[in-house]
Amino acid sequence: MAKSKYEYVRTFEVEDKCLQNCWIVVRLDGRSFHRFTSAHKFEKPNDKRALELMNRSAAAVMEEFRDVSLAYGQSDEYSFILRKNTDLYNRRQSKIMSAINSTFSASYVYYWNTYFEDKKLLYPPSFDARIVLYPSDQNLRDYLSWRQADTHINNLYNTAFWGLILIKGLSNNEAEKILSGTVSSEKNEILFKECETNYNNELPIYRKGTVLVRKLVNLPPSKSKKHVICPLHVDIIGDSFWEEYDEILSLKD
Ligand code: DGT
Ligand code: MG
Ligand code: MG
Ligand code: MG
Ligand code: MG
Repeated sequence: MAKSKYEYVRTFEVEDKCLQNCWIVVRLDGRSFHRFTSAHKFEKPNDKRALELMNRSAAAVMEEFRDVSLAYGQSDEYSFILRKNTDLYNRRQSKIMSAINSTFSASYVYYWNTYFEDKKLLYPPSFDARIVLYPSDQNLRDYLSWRQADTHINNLYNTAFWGLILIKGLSNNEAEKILSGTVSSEKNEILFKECETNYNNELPIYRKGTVLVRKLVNLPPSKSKKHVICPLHVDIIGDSFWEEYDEILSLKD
């Protein structure tokens, strides 16, 4: 077929292929979720239903994109790790990032009522996205360790802050003053003494965030095996997770 005279506009498109042999990380983050969470009166400091909705939406991404081998989520963010040899969309950044983001965002709205039966969605939530490439396995593990350390730091602070307000009855300013300049052990102690809360008894989903992995499980009647997406709330900084799920870092399917 003859090309139209308009065809030349395609030459304006730029190549944005992800470098070969690199882990591709797509991180989404809720846009202005400070406003979204207060408009929808999410529980403080953690709303379990909201986290489960995030996890369900991330699982929808993994159902749709088989090359996502692991995902990690906390608060209003989710990171998706694509196999380093993935050929998804010929590794084009904008395609991968936009497809994952829209699958996630649409799922968040689609599943909203499953998790918030009694709450109306007041306006359309949206998410920003970025892609980061990591050339080594160590870089990838350090990336995920960074996100999980962030979960710990934020959650310990938020649990202490809201504990002082909701359990001890302090004002926001008073709580902020007490916590300013404190290290982790001091926050633990404040929680224990002032709020009778042992931080280690807080739910793992709050303390560790959520890792989604694919597990091969037996289906009893037919004895066939099937991959299912499982949420875990475990440490991913140490070696034991990576030893148990050694197929994630290997290049095998
Ligand atoms: P951004 O990301 O720059 O568009 O702005 P934000 O407002 O989304 O900021 P970000 O992502 O740094 O912080 C996440 C916000 O979401 C923060 O205000 C706390 C809130 N949030 C996340 N999870 C929960 C939750 O489970 N309960 C409540 N009450 N708030 C939450
Ligand atoms: Mg942000
Ligand atoms: Mg945000
Ligand atoms: Mg965030
Ligand atoms: Mg098309």
